[in-house]
Amino acid sequence: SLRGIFLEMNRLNDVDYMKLAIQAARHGQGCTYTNPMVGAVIVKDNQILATGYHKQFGANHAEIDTLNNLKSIDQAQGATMYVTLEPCSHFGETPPCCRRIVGVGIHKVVIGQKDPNPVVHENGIRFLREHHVEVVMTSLSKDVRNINQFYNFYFENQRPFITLKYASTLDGKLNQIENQRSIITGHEALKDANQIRQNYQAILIGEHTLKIDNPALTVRNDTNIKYPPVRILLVNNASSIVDSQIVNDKQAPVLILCHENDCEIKNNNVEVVEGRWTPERITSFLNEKGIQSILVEGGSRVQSDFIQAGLVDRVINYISPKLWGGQSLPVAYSKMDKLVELNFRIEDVQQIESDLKITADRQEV
Ligand code: AOF
Ligand code: ZN
Repeated sequence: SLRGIFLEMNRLNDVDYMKLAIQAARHGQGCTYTNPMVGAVIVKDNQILATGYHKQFGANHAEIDTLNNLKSIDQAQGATMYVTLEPCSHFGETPPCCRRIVGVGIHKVVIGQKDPNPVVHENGIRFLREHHVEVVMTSLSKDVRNINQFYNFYFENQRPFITLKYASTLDGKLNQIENQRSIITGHEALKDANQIRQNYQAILIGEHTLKIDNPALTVRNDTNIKYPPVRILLVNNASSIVDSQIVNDKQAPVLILCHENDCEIKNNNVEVVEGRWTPERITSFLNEKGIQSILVEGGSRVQSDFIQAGLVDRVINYISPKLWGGQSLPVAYSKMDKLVELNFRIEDVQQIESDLKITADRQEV
């Protein structure tokens, strides 16, 4: 009948349901570290019976949250679950989702992406299949992978994702007068730069920037972030910064990476580690701590060191339409002992008031 055809045309399909699961996943933004954001939808006879997501680290996984949102658990019998990430098969903070899925009689699971975490990777899928649950992968893999870009990168590359962020003038300058803080962009660009901090697990600055700018390196907004980024200070001697605001404000954890330390900082918010720190060593140290993303905010010397080490995956550059000329400090300035070229693809260009924001991702050539 016509009505039948009409109903058929309006039927949601696998892609639509997965899009709903993606939307659900994103509600966990900022609360799930170091876990990924995950969302799920349960469907039977083309009816959405429940949606759910991973709300925060240590809480129920998305699959369990969604099953709990069913009117009655009997509804799961013979239903299909759409979930953005391969259901887990291990005992972590919570018991394995796969067992529960099998136990309640879900007959088909549509998965957005495999879990790159080696404790789960493909084990979840194998467990489900072994227990006669049909498993299908979706075609939306790019959209799904985008939800947990840093999580995926971390497990696939065995190191955190590194973003270099800075504001500069049209002539690529960072400050106007040596050893003085200069205001580069307008208010809205500054606010935007502040907001992006919440997407990272760590923010790193060098000693010079710390002393000149004395920044708080906190995310100042109303959104409720459970895990503010660790503030990493790269300094020569820890004793020279014991009195800085950052070390004493208790707003977020602080990690001081120094060459020497002849003082004792009595603040359980602050960790001091001595070493001969290079970008490579910093990256592998943070990797072992389970940090999946780092925002490098400068200054010039730190930027240059990360560029020279090839450890830049994304650049976020705010450009203010002014020229400072002269001998003011340029972006990424240091003596280099070899030629390097890192190549990027521009992903986004946005005008914020009179400033420009350019986002570019590393491109292997
Ligand atoms: C899922 N659904 O919603 C999430 C998953 O310590 P646990 O028990 O919280 O397990 C954390 C690991 O489980 C995490 O590293 C990732 O591999 C997976 N996350 N899995 O089935 C979810 N958040
Ligand atoms: Zn799970």
